[in-house]
Amino acid sequence: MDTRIKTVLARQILDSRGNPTIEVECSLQCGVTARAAVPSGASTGSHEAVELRDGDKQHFSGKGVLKAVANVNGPIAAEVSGMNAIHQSAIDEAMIRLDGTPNKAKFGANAILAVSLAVARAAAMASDLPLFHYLGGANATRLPVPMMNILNGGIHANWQGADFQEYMIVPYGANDVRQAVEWGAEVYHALKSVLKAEGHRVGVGDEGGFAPEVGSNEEPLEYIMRAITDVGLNPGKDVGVALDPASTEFFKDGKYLLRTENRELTSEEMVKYHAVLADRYPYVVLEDGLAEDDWNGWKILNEHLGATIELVGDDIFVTNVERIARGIRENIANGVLIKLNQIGTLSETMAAVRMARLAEWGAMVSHRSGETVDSFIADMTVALDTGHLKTGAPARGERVEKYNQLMRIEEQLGGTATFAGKKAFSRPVRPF
Ligand code: 2PG
Ligand code: MG
Repeated sequence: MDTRIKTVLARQILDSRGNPTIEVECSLQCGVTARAAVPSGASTGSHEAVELRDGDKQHFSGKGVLKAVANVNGPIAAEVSGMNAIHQSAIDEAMIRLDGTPNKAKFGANAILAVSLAVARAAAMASDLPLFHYLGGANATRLPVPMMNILNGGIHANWQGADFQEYMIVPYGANDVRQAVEWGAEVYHALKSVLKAEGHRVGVGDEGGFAPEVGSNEEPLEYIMRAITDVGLNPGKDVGVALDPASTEFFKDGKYLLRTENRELTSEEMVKYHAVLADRYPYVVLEDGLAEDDWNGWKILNEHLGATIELVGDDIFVTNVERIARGIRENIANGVLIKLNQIGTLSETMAAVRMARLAEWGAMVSHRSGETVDSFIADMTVALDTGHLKTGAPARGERVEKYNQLMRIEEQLGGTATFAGKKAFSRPVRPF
C-alpha cells in the first residue's frame, strides 16, 4: 500500500449550531480517501489555540472559515503532499512548524486539526484497521463510560436556565456500553417527564440536554435524582452524576456571579458550595469547578475535594502540555479534559493524555458544543483508554453518533471488549 498523501482538500460546512466549520478530505496514493470535520466551542477558554474565522460580516456574521479552508488548500496541502500518512507526528510537526506561531494563529487550529484527523483516518483505512485499533494498537479494548449531559445551562442555554453549564449522568454501574447507553436514554426521557410535571419547558440546549429555567443551580440535581429512581435505577450505585459549571463564564472581577441565585461568591465560597453539593449527590467528576485563571482557587478546591472527586480542568489546561505540567507541579487538580481543537493536532492531544495518565490523573475526552457527525473522538477514546467520554445528551444526531460508534466498537470487539465502569476515574466511586 502506498500511503503517501496525494491530496488534501478542505471545504466549509455547517456545524450543529448552524455555524460554518471546516472538513477535509485526504486522499492517498493507494486510492484511499478519508474525511474529517472539526467542532467548535462556545464556552471557549482564552488559552485555547486559535480558531480562525473570516470576520467578514457579509457572510455568516463574520463566522465563515474560508481563510482556514484556503490555508489547507494552499500552503498546508503543498507541505504535506508526498508525506507518508502513517507518519502522523511528522505531519503534525510539519504543520506546526510552517504555521510558526505558538497558538496556530496563522493557519488556524481548525485548519490544522482537520488535516491532522483526516490523515489519521486515511492511514487507518489504508492499513485496513478500524480507527481505534490503528490509533491504540491491539490492546485498545476498553470502552469508556459515557458522560451524558442531560441538562444544559449557561451559555449553552442562552443564560436562560441554570448558571452551571452541564449536568451529566454517569451510568458507571452498567455491564457494558450498550447498557450504559440504554440507561442514559431512559433517564433522559424520565427527566423530560419530571420537568413537565414540575411545569418546566422541555426545549433543549446546544448539547441536547433540557434547558429549564430554574431557581438555583442545585435544583437540576434534584430532578436528575428523581429521574434516575423513576426508571428503577439506583443513584450512586448504578448511575452517578458529574458537573461542568464552566465557571470561567460567570467569573467577573474576582467573583463568581450566580445569576439564578442572585449571589456573588469568592473562590473559597465556591469551593464550599461544591463541597455541599458533593455531600448531597453522587458526584464522580467536577469539571471547571473554578475559572481558567483562578489557580489559587483551584489549589483550595483540590485540597478540599481532590481526595474523593475527580477534579477535571478544561479551560485552565486547554489540552496544553505546558499548562497541564504546571497543574501537576502545583497539584491543583487530578484530571484533565481532552479536546482536540483546543490544541489543534492529534499528536499534541495524545501527548496531553500521556502526560495526564503518567501523573495518574484522569483524562476525560470531550466533544464541543458545536459539533458535526464526525465520531473521531469515540475511536480516540477507546484507543487512548481514557475510560470516560463526554459527548452530550443521548439525543440529537451529532451527539448520538459518538455513542452509537462506541456501541459499534463494542460489537466489533466481541468477547474481548471490557467496560471501564466504576474504574474509569482517578478517584474511586464513593459509596452513596
Ligand atoms: C465544555 C464544552 C463541551 P464548549 O465546556 O466542556 O461540553 O463546551 O464546547 O462550548 O466549550
Ligand atoms: Mg468544560
